[in-house]
Amino acid sequence: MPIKGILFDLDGVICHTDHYHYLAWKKLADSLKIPFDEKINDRLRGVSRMESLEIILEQYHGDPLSEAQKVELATEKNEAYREYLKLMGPQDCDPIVKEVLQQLRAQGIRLAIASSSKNARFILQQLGITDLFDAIVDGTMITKSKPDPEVFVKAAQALQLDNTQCLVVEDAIAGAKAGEAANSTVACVGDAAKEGCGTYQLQSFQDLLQLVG
Ligand code: B16
Ligand code: MG
Repeated sequence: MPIKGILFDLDGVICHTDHYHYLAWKKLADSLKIPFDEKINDRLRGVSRMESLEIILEQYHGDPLSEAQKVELATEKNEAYREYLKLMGPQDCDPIVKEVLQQLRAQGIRLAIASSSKNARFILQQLGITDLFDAIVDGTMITKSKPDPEVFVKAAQALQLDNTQCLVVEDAIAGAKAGEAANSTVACVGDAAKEGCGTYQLQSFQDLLQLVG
């Protein structure tokens, strides 16, 4: 079936906010004396904020934390993360990514963001690329995070397409599983590509043009 729409993950695919997530979680983990490194950080890709916190707390051996304390910790992390986001601007959008998105649109392919992040709209605004997408489904619009297919089902619906007509582009193992569970074809970059996830493993973002063209 020809691809009529592309459902893009945001963090790790369209932009590299994954490093800012790492720095913000690292700050929190250090303050709680919890070991945290890039390997643990990879498990947080595509996973919601509260679920990410639970993964980090696997290594926490202090006094038990109440739900309210956990929410406070997640808020603290988000505030540190947003300080990094505030420094971002159009210069942080890779010109190749922008060019590929424009070319795909010119070919009549409909484009959506399908992100677990509640900060997705703010990030797109900072990068100045909101208008390149026909639909945005973010962490504020879903009840189950990846690997549940919800975000990709909603994004396809927003494009008025069936998931079988859409290609999902993901960097996270959880995200690749979610795309497959939604019955979309999945192309992976970064971490998920290294793990051999999805139908296609892309060497570069430009590979999308060949895949879809
Ligand atoms: P927030 P994506 C995901 O974005 C990130 O990969 C993941 O690390 C993060 O925990 C999640 O968003 C929630 O983000 O705290 O901003 O709501 O990859 O699905 O675009
Ligand atoms: Mg991602």
